[in-house]
Amino acid sequence: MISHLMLTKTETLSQSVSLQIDNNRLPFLVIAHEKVTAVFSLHGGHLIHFQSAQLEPLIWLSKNAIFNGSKAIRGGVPICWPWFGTPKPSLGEKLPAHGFARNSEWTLASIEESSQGVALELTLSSSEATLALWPYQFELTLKATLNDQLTLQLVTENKDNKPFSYAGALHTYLNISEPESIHLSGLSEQFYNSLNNYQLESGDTTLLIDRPIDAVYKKSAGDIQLNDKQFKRTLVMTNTGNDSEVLWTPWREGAKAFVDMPDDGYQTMFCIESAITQGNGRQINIGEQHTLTSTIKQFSYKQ
Ligand code: TA6
Repeated sequence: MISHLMLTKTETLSQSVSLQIDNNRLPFLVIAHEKVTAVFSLHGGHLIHFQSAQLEPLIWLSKNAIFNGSKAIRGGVPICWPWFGTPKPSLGEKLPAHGFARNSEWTLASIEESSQGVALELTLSSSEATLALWPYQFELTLKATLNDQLTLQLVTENKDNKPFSYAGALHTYLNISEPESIHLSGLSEQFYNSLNNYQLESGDTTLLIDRPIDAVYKKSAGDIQLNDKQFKRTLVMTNTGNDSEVLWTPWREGAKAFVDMPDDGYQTMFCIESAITQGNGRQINIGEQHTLTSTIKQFSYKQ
């Protein structure tokens, strides 16, 4: 399923789901269902593989990803939470980029199976370790529905006795055939260009991938489509609960600079992220919840 990750089964959890460990004894949930295969790392609550039957893998994972828990896994769907990118100085100093959820140990809460696929829930709750980084009690639930499409719902619940605000992203690394074969459409016309001092710029609702891109697009009015000519498929992404979509490729020089990405890694990945990035983020009152989602439908036009 993932050629560069050696997993050993330790427990059968349901008909299609097993618990497996790698050389570092880190736990993974492996889903092997007739309609879909998928793998989650419980470190990070991180989806690292997703492939529906008869289709190319949807999610990209770096062949050089580091799985020893020392840093976030490069690829998959990192959960950036409770902040996006560099935290605001008011949150404190020396905090990890993109929050701590992607480097925390998550727990499997439930598995449901049907003939169409598998639904899982993973949870992360506040603890002494998280309170030292972010002073709020919370419960985070990742609801994943895995079948001929991928749906991820990240539910943030305020368990504290004061309101809090959060930001973040489902930082999805899509698997692509090659940049030249990709045509994106459905984007907002305005974006903050992180490669140009976060200036607000205007562009087209379509985009080709032919350079480094790191842009926070205002939330698109509808779905975002990624057409891949070589894979002969169109991905349709629907995001809700977000205020923006972040588009990112490190391109040639960026990939070279990452220890955990092969030099040519940028040729087969592109990130489209359902994100909360604006202002102070999304406020959640005591006892309330907010859900950030991303659904990706896959349409193949192979003969
Ligand atoms: O989402 C885009 C981004 O914030 C980029 O600026 C880029 O550096 C990337 O995420 C990866 O961040 P990471 O901390 O995973 O190396």
